[in-house]
This record gives sequence, C-alpha cells and structure tokens, in this order.
Amino acid sequence: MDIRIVSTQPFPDQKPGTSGLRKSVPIFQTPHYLENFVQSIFDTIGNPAGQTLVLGGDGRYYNREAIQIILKMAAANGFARVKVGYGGILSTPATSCVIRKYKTVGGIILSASHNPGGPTGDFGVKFNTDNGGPAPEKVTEAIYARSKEIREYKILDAADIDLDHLGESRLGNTVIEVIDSVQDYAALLETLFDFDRIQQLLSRSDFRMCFDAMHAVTGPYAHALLERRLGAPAGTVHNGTPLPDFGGSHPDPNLVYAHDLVEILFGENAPAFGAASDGDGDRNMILGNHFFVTPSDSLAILAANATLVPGYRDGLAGVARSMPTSQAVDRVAAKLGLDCYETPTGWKFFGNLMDAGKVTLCGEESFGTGSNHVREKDGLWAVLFWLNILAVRQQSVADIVREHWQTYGRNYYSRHDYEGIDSDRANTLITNLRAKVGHLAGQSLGRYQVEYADDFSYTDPIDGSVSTQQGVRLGFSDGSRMVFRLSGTGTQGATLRLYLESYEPDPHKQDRDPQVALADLIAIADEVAQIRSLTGMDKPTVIT
Ligand code: G16
Repeated sequence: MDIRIVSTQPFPDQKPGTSGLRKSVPIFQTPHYLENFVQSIFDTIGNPAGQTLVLGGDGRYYNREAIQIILKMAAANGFARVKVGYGGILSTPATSCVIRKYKTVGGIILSASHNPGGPTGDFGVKFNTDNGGPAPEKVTEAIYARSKEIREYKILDAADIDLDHLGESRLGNTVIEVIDSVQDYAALLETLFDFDRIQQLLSRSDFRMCFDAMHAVTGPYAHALLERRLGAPAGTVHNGTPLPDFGGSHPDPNLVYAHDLVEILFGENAPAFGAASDGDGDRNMILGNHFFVTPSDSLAILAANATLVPGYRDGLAGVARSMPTSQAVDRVAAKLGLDCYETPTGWKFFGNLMDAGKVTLCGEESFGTGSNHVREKDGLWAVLFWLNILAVRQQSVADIVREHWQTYGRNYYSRHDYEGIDSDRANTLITNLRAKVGHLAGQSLGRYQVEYADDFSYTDPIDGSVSTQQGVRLGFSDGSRMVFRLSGTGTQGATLRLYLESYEPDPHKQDRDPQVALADLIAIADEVAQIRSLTGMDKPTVIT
C-alpha cells in the first residue's frame, strides 16, 4: 500500500459555521485546503480502524474530485469501509439515514446547501456523527482546534474509484462500496407515510402537483419516490437532473429563488400543490394553489396533524423550533399538552433532544422541517407529510392553513435578509444592539411595550453545554417579537437577518399581507438597530 504522508501548514479559517465549513470552490481547491480539514475530522474521530464512513455530496462543482481525495485519505487513515453514494450523490437526509441504518462512525457530506455552485460558487464539508446528525459544537470545536495545529495528512497513491457502478472495490485495505443513493432512504420514508393513500391522491384527475428539484440533489430521489413509486405523472418533477452549477441558479427553495415554481403555483390553471427542495435536499418550500405556507406555519400544521400520518399515529413526544422560528408551533404544543423546546439556529441543536426521546418533530424558519426518523431536516419527508395530510383531509392547502389559523391564531411572520454587507459594519450593528438591550425592558417603542430584551443563550437540557450570543431578541407585551442575528452560512461579507413576528387571534384579521401586518415592527427594528444607516442599504435583499 502506497500511503503518502504529506507535510502541510494550518489554515487559520477552518472554523465550521452554522452547518459545516463553507468556502468558495477556489478556496477549497487551494493545495492542502480540503485535505487539512478532512484530516482534522479524521483525527477528531480517533481510531478509524474497523470503522465505516459514509460519503456523498449534492453533486455541485468539485464534488467528484473531492470524493476521490477523501476516499484515498480514508483508506490511508485505515477505515475498514466507505459507503459512497452512486455518482458521488447522497442528499443530506439520505446520508443521515445510511449512517443510522448501518451504525457507521459518521459521514461526510459535501455541500454548501442552498449556496450557489460552479467554478466560482461555493463548496462545503459537513461532518455528521454516529447518531446521523450534524456534529455538535463540541465536535466542530475539536475539529477546528485540530485544523489550527495540523502538520501532515495521509493519502493513498491509487487510481480513482469508478463512482458510476454499484458494488464493492478496494483502495488498499479499505472496501469502497458504491451504494444506491436512494434505496435506503426511500425504504425508510415508506415506513412513515401512507403510500397507498398518497398514490390515490396523485392519481386523481383534479389533483396535480409539481416538485422543483432546482437541478440539485433531490432530483433522483423525487423521480424515484413521486413518479416511479407513487405514480405521479412523468414531468411532475422539474429540474430533476443534478447539475454541477445547479443550472446557474440559486438552489434555495424560497419565494425569490424558486420563482419558476412560484409562477406556476400563482399562475393560471395552477396545480393544487407545489414544493421545492434545496442543494442538498434538506430544505423544503410548500405552496398551494395561489398560496405560500411559511416554514414556521408548516411546522405547526405538521405537528397539529401528525396523528393522521401512520408514522406519527401514536402522537408526538414533543416538538422543537429554533429561536427565530415563529411561535406558531408553541400554540399547537400548548393545546396538545406537548413539551416545546427553543434552540439556537442550527439543526445540530436538535440532535440531543431527539436522541433523548424528548422531541419527535423539529423545524426552523429557514425552510427546514424534520423528525426523529433521521437527524437532519428533510425536504422530501416534508413533501410526503403534506401529501399524506392532503390525502386524508381532502382539502386544499389554503383551507388547511386558514382553518389552522382560526383554531390557533395566526403568527404573522417575515424574515428580512441584508446580504453581502461589510463584516465590520455588521459586527458594529450587533455590538451596538448588545450594548442597548440591557436597558430596553420596560420601555415603549411606538405602541409596543418591551417585555424582555436579551442576547439569546441556550443551555442544552441533555448535556448542559451552553451556547451564548445566539441572536439579539426583543419581546413585546402582546407576544410580538423581533430578532437580529448574523448568518453563519454565508461566504461573502456578512448577512444580517431580521426576524419579525406578531400574533393575530382574530380570524377576521388573518388575511393581511405580512409586510403590512408587520410594518410598525419593521420601522421599529430599523430605528433600534440603525439598519439602513449602518448597512448603507435602504431595503433588504431577500424577504421571505
Ligand atoms: C443551515 C442550518 C440551519 C440554519 C440555516 C441558516 O441550513 O442547518 O439550521 O437555520 O443554515 O443558518 P444561518 O441563518 O446561520 O445562515 P442549511 O440548509 O444551509 O444546511
């Protein structure tokens, strides 16, 4: 076996963000950059001998090259087996499923999620631990610490593996198994949902749906599940071939970037149901005929209707949402007598709660919903969940959401993103806010009375770990809120996220445009944080 020990120097910037290490492709192509980070992961795992690693990515530019490098490094580091997705493809939820099913030591997912791809686009490396979930902070901190002292990495000199044939081959003593990317995941979803009923729904002449895979990883999964297994007509899945540059678009399923789908669902003769997923298949957007379901409402509605779905028939252990996500699900939890947990942004914070059996469903405002079937958010799972509810309730998406608001009240919600702002200015804005919040409680801002103002801090109820400075939040006496935080997933400058929420119990006032319903709060947020003057931008770049 030809193992090469390569001398290297640490890179100072390999601190994982909200979801793994994300940088531009040229940075990842810098000699030793990818290798240093991967070796830091392997060194943190400890003894790889006898262990199995799962490996795959979302098909973005540099995916195949990176996979060949990581396979050779895994072999040189002594892993017994690597399960790698066919063609290098594995969605994030499918990776989580495979890690759990085969009880592997963990997995590496190559993705920068919803960030654009291509030669100058973004690339990313995420490490998931043996529970199938994103590495918790103590692990990512250990990987980062290792990356700052690394002096060498190991790699095997060998020919590339053929990723386009299923089956086993060897790299040194390591078995490389090219696995079907879809099979294990599809089998898992089939245990959760009533496929017969969904099949009947999809065969109805008055029910049409449309799924936009955005030229990203969910294409093969959606073709297999929706069209081949559940019988939706061919053509239901749009943009179903993963492309290295996602067809030049931004694989982010929201009203701005999934505009083709939005036009179809808001156009003439629109289908009854529309959905999209992101680069690596963990996010989802749900649309009805001329209707958008906010991710926060979607989580609440899935929780309220969970017992209609076979996998959740016996009820939920509890629910969780990230702090900036609207409190719609809290109202469902209160009514159903469920515990409801509030965590910082980042799916990694849900893992302990799920492992401890405290929650079944989780969700985030950033178009992520999921359950304890895996330890990642799961785009197609959310689509099938909605289809199962539609099949049982035989109502439109809009009617289901409106009925939900009538029962629980509506949490008007919106997120305003200011992207690509100068990092120093963004940090100044947050620092100023932190200095201010201590004095705001009890004050009036416009017609609102500030009930609490703080920088969110979270103590994990399972392992006691503490995460501080997770977002500045102002809560008002009528239940309204605003939250300010900087994104941990961007790669250029800084992105300020402003999250706004107000509660409307009166069914006669629930059909307003959220931007109008939230207008006073939007003005107050600008005044409190001096957003326009500090960012130099007079409006957000993306509103969801
Ligand atoms: C990641 C995380 C999510 C988070 C989102 C946005 O999603 O997994 O938990 O909500 O980023 O994070 P930020 O506001 O820090 O940019 P994904 O789909 O990018 O992996």
